[in-house]
Amino acid sequence: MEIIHISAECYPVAKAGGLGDVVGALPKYQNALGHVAKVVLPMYRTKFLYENQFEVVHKGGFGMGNYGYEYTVIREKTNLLGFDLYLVDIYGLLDREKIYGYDDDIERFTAFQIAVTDWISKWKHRPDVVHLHDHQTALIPFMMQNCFPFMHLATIHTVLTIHNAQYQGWMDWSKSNYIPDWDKWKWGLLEWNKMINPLASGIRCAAKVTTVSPGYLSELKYDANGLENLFEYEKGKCSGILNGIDDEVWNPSKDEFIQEQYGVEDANEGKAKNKKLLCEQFDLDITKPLIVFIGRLVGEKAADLLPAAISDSINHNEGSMNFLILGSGDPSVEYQLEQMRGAFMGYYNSQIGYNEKLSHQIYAGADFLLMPSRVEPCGLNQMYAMRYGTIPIVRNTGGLKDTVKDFGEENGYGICFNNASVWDITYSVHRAVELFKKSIRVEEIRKQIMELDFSWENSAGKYIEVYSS
Ligand code: NHF
Repeated sequence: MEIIHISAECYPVAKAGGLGDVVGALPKYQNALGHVAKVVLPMYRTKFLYENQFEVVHKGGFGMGNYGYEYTVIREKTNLLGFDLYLVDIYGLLDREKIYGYDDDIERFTAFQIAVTDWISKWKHRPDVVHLHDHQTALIPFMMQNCFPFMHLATIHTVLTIHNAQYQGWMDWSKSNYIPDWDKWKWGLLEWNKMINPLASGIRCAAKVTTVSPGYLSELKYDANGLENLFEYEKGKCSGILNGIDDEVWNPSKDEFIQEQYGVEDANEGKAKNKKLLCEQFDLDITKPLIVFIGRLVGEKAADLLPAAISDSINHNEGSMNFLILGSGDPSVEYQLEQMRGAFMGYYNSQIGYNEKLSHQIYAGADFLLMPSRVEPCGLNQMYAMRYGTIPIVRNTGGLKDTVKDFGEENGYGICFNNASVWDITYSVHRAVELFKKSIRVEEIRKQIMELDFSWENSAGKYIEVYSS
């Protein structure tokens, strides 16, 4: 089968979160299964672009609203990532360093979708499946079926994967003229709650919809940022497929980002050496359990609860644990997490920002990883942590619920709690501190979690089943 993944992110080309990791890995594993999977991405001005070799494969043009744009498609020449990578450049819109966060993101991603659809419409052959990821690409099924210039693509099957339904790409109806000459009788396929809603449109128009864990799919029926009824109505075409982790990138026995590589057999020594390095770097105490948080400092991840939960935990447990935070996001949370350094010196530290290499070192050196997320469609960090022998402390939601079982249950190995509240977090931290005192139990759990199978092989095959159906 020939599968074209279209996405706003793909690691290592451009990554803001888990979407990038998934799109950087899934196609590689689909190719390994004997299929031909390719990835199309906007041509942001990232390091990857300047450090690799590309060739121009197509040039075209399109109109959007009152303006005309030219676009260029380039292809990475060496198959460096294990799949064909195509980047689409649109002068004035996509030629920027960051992926998101500009005032004209609606224009940028609508233009990207028009350019990609226009390019595919010029191909002499048809791919078997066009696989879209999140709202930035979710208008494509509508365009393939209802825009007059592209209607000959209507028979190509489309799959939409939802990595996060909180963001839907809402557009005012005044921007409906951005979409190329479309059948106005079909306006209902674009509309949700008086706005153009690209994610809702993708859910209606794609042949199949997947979410990145089965648990998240069931939650969406009662909590989907306004789309609950739509998920209920379209449930027949939806399925949940758990993400995998890329073993070539996330493997402590060959990870070049970490100081000391280790496997299951020498995990205790390996982790101790990595912890020592971290503790020296961040002025923490190696004898205490090291509890870390890695991720975006936003409400969805419940990062706003971290300052109070950390202060309460340190104050009430007489500093019997250490905390380390790596992430960026909400400026007020960033500020509080920075300010706390002075107050809890020796017990707490933080690095505000995104740092891929440091994140690997933290997974390797930490004892526990905290994920109190309010919403977690799949969550990759808990799986990375387990691969590195770091015990997850998670809220029972979405993919976290599907992947972590409390150590109090039979064959359990993590620490789980129900509410995104300061109290639930501090209580779970207390459980972690108590668990840490039982070193034999910790070693058993460490071995157990490092051996859990979160590989992509399994999930990549499930996507092929969805395509075939
Ligand atoms: O794992 C990749 C990621 C998910 O839970 C994560 C999220 C965004 O919020 O599918 O996408």
